[in-house]
Amino acid sequence: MNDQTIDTAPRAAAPAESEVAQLVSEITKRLTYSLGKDPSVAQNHDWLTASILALRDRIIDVWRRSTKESYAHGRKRVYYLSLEFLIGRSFADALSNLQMTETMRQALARLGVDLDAIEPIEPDAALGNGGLGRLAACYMESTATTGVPCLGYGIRYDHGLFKQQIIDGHQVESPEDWLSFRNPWEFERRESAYQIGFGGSCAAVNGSAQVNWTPGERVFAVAYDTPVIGWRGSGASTLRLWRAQAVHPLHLEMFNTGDHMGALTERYRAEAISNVLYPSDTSPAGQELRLRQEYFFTSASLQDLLRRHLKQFKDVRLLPDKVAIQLNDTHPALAVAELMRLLIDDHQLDWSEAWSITTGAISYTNHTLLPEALETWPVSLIERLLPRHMQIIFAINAQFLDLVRRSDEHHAADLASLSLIDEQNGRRVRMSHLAFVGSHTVNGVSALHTNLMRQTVFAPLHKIYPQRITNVTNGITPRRWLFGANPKLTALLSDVIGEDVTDDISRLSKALPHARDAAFQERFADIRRLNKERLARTIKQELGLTVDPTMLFDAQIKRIHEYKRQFLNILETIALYDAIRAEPYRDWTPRLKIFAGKAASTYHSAKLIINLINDVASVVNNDITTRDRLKVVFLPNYNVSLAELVIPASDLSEQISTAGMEASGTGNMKFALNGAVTIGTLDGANVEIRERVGEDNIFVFGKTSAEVAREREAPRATEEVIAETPYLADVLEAVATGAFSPTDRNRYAGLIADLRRDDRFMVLNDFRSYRDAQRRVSERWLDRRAWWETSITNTAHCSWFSSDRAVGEYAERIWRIPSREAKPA
Ligand code: 26Q
Repeated sequence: MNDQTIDTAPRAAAPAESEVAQLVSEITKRLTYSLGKDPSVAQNHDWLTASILALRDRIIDVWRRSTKESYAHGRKRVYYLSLEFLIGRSFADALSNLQMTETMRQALARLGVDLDAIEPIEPDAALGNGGLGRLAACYMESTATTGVPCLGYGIRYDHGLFKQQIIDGHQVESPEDWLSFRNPWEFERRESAYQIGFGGSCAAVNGSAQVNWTPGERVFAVAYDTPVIGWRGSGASTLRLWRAQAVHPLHLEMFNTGDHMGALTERYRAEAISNVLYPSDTSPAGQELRLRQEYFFTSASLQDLLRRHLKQFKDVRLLPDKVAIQLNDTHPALAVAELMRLLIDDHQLDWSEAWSITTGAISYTNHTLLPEALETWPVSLIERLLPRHMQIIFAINAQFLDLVRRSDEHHAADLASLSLIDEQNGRRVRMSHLAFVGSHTVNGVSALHTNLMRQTVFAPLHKIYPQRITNVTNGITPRRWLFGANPKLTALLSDVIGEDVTDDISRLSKALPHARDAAFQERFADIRRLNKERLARTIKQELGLTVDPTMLFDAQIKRIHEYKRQFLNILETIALYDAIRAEPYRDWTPRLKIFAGKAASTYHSAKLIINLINDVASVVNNDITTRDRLKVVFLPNYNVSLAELVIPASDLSEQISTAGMEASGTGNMKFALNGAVTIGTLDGANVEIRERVGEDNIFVFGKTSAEVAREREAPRATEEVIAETPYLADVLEAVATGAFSPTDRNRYAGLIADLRRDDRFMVLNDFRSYRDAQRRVSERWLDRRAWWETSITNTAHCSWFSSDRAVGEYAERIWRIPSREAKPA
């Protein structure tokens, strides 16, 4: 093992003595005076809080400077509206971005505290379900790094995404409680509170476009601010999350008459809004509370940004010049109607002026094309909850359809599909249409997804506004996903291609000439090995299973969903298991199959797939014939922190969604940047990964999105597909008849029967091609030189997927704002 590679973080010289001493004193002061604890009785948790508070002081200095600077220059500001921010832990990330990891380590050591022991105590801020939420978090960090003035708006949920336990192979959910030890990163801003109305009635104001809306119910939105620090402390963005509070938290009269519950009803009803994150991805849960959440945070955010704008620029008409409002999916799409309302009813603008300001300021990102995932709300519900907004939506629709009718007769036939109101399903508002019509720009999140937007769901709207749809392929922050998660690899790269790679990630391409260099390969492989040993320790701890770090680590970690096809992966795993048992003495590539991910609590098939993976794991892991060739693990409670552990330890990245269904994926980028080789379909950003790494350095299989569309149009009989696919019939039969569920032989009969009935997700159709691709992976693995060349080539070619590049594209083409960092990756 080469000792040079076993360094920790990318950094310059050892920390100065004076800085360490200074930090020791600040931490001690915080412990004593902010927490009221004596060092002699402080627990690890107290040390963590005190350390965060000491670090926070440094961040605040940068934060104030950034904010002042953007004010002083009257710069345009981005407001990123998102119901999800999936941040994970912040302590290690902030330390690393401020180059303070070593200073902190030494300061704590002097206080008798181990930095590595306190970091894992910090709870993940899990205010998101998956990709869309993590994307928002990466973009906050990149705006801070590249100097785009940005404020993210969301909800401060008391409870983030549920905790997952696996009990007897089943997913069991329990509430998450990240605030139980208070949150040292946030600042409550009681002075920034807004009233949010619901229900009530509307009255026209004579002789104007104005309407008087008298809500029947009001709640307060109270702001909580968290700074997000950029790389090398170059800047800071603000995350402003809203908490719901009752206007009258206690009805004293009721209380005094003995109605103790009634006295608190208003409070419970109000606070419910920011109580819990909706734990569903892609398939929307059409609950009234969800709509209340959406309006609550949208209205608070718009009131807040308008107030800030007017304070600085005095003139509401300047809004599109000074403000860019980005809608992260349709969850904040009510912003279109709410901004119109504020401009017309509160600021007395006429309709057309309000409309040009609204569409001049707003833009919308679409993250899914799955029809069942597109948000719609019943007209009757919006009418009841937001009567004024329903009027405005109708008026927008009338104006829009009028324009269509006048512009081109050919389009007249499409009116029903263009309308903001879906009349087919009991009158529902199509939120994607509202967001589209109310935006100046609409973007997809990968090249393929953007083209599919134009061709499918948004085709009619695209015909009317052919310039509106544009592509910005997603990105990930290399600070968290390479420097933070894989400090050893970062140190190696800095050593060989120069430290400045951390400031300009595009320089990663300088690693390319080393891809075939035996000595470099060895150092690269040594680091992977150490990361695998670290993961193996966690697997031992969590599951009591010993795994061999020389195996190929093959990982699929993401939400559990039929279109993501964990099912395909586990069925192929079973085929491999059978093949090894049939010929135990062949030179099999030893594999560890790693799964992790949460299923929406009401998603029955997804939960059954989790169950199947765990059942297969217990059979395979207890079979001595396959003992050192195959192991299967399902790691519970997938979250950002677990991803940071698994990704740098993985050799193979499973990105195997049904083509056309994964809008982009961002895990695919994180794995590739860390040198994992992708096995995947031509879906989402996989297509662009292939373009960059070259087709010899990625294992592509399966039907293309066009082929999937054709197959869905005229599906072949599944019996036919099964009959011509080697091994498939046996695998299905084994699962269906309980080979992996001996105590409950019928457990998977329904799952397999469904599959035989309808192969919507191409699990059967793609099985053969997937299996062949897996065989090619195994062959490549046996040629060690070839494997590491592929792996290093992936790292060298993936800097383009940096979120600095993505944010730069938004800034230039959508927000029209100069970013400090204009370097192309
Ligand atoms: C909507 C209404 C009610 C309740 C829940 C929802 C809801 C919540 C979350 C609907 C969708 C989501 C999340 C979608 C999501 O994460 N999409 C992913 O976005 C990533 C970032 O662009 C992409 O990389 C992924 O491909 C896409 O699946």
